[in-house]
Amino acid sequence: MHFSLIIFIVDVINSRIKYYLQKVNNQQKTNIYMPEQLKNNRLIKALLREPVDMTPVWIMRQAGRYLPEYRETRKKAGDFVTLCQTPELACEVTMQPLHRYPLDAAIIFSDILTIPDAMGLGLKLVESVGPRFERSITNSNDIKNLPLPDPEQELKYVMDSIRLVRRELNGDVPLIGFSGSPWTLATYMIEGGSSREFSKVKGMLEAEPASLHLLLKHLSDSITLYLKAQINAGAQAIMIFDTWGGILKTPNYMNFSLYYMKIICEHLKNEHSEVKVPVILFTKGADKWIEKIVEADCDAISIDWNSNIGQVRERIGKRVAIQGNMEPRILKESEKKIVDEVESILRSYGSGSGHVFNLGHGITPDIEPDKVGILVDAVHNLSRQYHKTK
Ligand code: 1CP
Repeated sequence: MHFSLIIFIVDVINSRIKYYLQKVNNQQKTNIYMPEQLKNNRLIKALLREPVDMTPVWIMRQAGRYLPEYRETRKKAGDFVTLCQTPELACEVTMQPLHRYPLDAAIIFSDILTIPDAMGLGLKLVESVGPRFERSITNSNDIKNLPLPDPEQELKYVMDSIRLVRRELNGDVPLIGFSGSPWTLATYMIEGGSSREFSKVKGMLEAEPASLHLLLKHLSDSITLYLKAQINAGAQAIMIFDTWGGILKTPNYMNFSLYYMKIICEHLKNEHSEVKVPVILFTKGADKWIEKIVEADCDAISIDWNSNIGQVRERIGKRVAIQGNMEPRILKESEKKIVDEVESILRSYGSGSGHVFNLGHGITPDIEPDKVGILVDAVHNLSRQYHKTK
């Protein structure tokens, strides 16, 4: 009797210990990404449409050629690809805009063309031409021979950059990871680099749609692996750039671009269901397709300046958050014009959460750095009135 009582007590203690160990373990697992752990969690909250004190702001291509310190580090690296592939330097340029401005997010310094490069196409950035590949995709044999890169091998430099930046940020603001969309990556792989006409990729779409689908499926698999690895390395939000979706006719956009982005969103949602890593979809020139895009399992859409943000909000209701949408060109104007434009976008969106302020596309190299400071301060100062709780 005495003995069985001791066994019972030991069992109870054991099960309590097990319970607490499990609790700590679960906390450690989820705490890595929980917004509560961030000193500034405005971005994550706004992406999830939760209340914030002011509208969060970050700038597409915030680390880039408009900053003299970026141009310095790029010179030190020698060339753009080396800069991307050297985690210490990629970390340095990721942090540069955050040292200047009170931005609400960092975005990892990398490029959408890292995946095609890891597939063996050989990326180079040619001065005043843009990105070029040594090899391009011309037929279905090229596609069948493409490898599926292991993100922790061929793309390990991106994961190492993310791990370094997370350490450097020390929980100050969230870190955004990203990828190009399958369609946008396919355009570069088939054209062999930047393009104006997109004649080769459009030619393949008409003449060999099955081959193009094979490539898009392969890219979707690769992007899913890549983004999951970025999340595991420490990315706290994800953005998918579909820069060239807007060149397609409506049925082709649905079948060749949006369809594959939807699949990626579904995979990301399933895998990381215990932690919320919001996903932002950006198709440039997508105003007419917005109702369709929000049907993907994304948390936010990024819109360019051809959309009216207030009308977009009305069209989509409470389904997702909206990021955007100042025209980058406005940053060349006077301080007053910049502040007026910020005010007009904030007013158009209206009261309540669910807005992340950004440009409608990347900042251009000809912008004076001080103008970015004016923009960020204006967003923070003027947006408070739209977040007052009654
Ligand atoms: O130093 C230099 O000359 C390089 C210029 C540059 C930079 C700063 C390139 C070459 N890529 C980048 C970084 C980059 N690219 C980031 C960094 C993170 C940030 O601060 O935002 C991101 C998110 C990208 C994404 C990217 N690369 C996109 C999608 C977004 C967009 O702007 O539409 C695209 C289309 C690219 C391809 C690419 N890489 C570089 C250039 C100049 C381009 C565009 C070429 C073209 O117009 O086709």
